[in-house]
Amino acid sequence: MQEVITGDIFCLSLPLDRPGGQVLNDHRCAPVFKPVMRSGNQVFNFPMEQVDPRFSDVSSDEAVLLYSQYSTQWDGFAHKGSMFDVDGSGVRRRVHYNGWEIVDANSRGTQGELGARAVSIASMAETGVQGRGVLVDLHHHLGNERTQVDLNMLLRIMEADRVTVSEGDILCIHSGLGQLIMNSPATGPDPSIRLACAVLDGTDSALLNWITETGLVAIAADNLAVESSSTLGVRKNIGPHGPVLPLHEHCLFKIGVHLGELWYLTELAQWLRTHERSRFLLTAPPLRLPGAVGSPVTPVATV
Ligand code: UVW
Repeated sequence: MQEVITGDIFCLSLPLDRPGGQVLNDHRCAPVFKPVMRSGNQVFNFPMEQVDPRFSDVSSDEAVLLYSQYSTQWDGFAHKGSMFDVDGSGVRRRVHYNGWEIVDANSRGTQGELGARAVSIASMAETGVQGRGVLVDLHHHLGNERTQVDLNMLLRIMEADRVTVSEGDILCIHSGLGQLIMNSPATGPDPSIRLACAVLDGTDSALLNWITETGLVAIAADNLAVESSSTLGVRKNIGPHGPVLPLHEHCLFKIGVHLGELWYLTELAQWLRTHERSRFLLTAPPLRLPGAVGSPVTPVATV
């Protein structure tokens, strides 16, 4: 609350009708609206006098097919787990944060049920998700070029902008990609945005250790996956088996740090730079949707 000085508010969500999500990840489709039906009628601009001539209301109601990670989102702990030999028996099982399994291997309905609940996005919603956001403006220093940002580079940029983080902070990484999505034509962005703007280098073990040691509770970025989603082939020090997304494994599976993706941070970043600030109050609860592995979110920054 001490970070609120002027009371100005920024919406940190991309509009959900903005094409972009599918260009960046073609498994996720744009939202589809369906009207609710009432006695064979679509409840859209529906004169209630058709139900009873005494009623004067006009009513609309809808269902939405919304991919939970199409646009501005939180990743829950069930989003990425790992094949892991939990008991040293040599058998690798599908486990998630804190060793939870979200489907029962033996169909006894024990850990699977509890696990799906424990690591569901609803658990995150139940904490309220409000705290201090700290913005690092990579775009100001690196522009729209794809740059893999390792710990050294991140710390240099933070030092240049006098940004510090403390335990419990939510780190917000401004890469500029959200603005490229905002600027794109109605037909959707050019596919080249897949390789635009900065990403954190999830293969840098020093960066992963720093995330653990700082005690950050979440990292959100205005790019697709916080880290590079095309690191296959350039990864180092992983051996014959390893995660496609090492920063995801570290944060979601090992240490319990949520990841926010495809946020819209540009207006906030510009305001903070003008006012020589980097901190703000961030309010960003996901949907309290038990069983979901991720959630759309409309984060709000209050400065
Ligand atoms: C990618 O889409 C690569 O990342 P995530 O599944 O975390 O959104």
